[in-house]
Amino acid sequence: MELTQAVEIVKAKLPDKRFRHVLGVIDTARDLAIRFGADVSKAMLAAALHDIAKYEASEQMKRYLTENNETPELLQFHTELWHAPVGALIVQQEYGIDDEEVLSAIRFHTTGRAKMSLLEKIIFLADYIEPGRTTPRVDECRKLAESNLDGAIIFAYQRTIEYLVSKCAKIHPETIYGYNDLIGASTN
Ligand code: DGI
Ligand code: FE
Ligand code: FE
Repeated sequence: MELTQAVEIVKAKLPDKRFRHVLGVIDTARDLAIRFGADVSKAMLAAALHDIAKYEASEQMKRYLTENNETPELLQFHTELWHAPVGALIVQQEYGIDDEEVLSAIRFHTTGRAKMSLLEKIIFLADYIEPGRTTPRVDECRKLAESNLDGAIIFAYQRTIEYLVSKCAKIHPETIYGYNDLIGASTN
């Protein structure tokens, strides 16, 4: 699928503010892909499609997940997490995208995971730091992302985990595995 076609599809599905977020993620993913040596076209395509399911009704998402034998564990977590795997299923089944790298970058863009591929890391980080984001301390993460991909991702995991703990929300295990994976590599 061409990038322009992907952009048209999500433009029709998303409200304006969310669409502008997607444009920010596309731009940021392109920059990160150039900087860290990933496939620029795949990064931009995955970025364009990453939130395609953001506005699906939760009943519809639940149906997708159940029909596709996704891990039942996911249904025990906040519905906010469902749009990522559902998005991967939609682009595969409804739009015929079969590039596994693109699909898994969409699938893991919210939780992250251990041993993320370069493309997965780029989409995860671009989603966190795109210019429209106003998350506290996001500028520190943007600064790290200028030279240290894993460092920026660790920072994003830390902020996300802190935020979830502060509001007594559950933390998905993949987020913890992802954090441990990178923190292990960087310190002890
Ligand atoms: O879809 P976006 O808003 O662009 O961003 P996203 O896909 O990263 O979703 C962000 C939301 O997901 C944010 O409200 C925090 C939440 N989130 C991320 N990781 C976890 C999580 N929520 C729970 N409960 N557990 C997690 O591990
Ligand atoms: Fe998302
Ligand atoms: Fe997003």
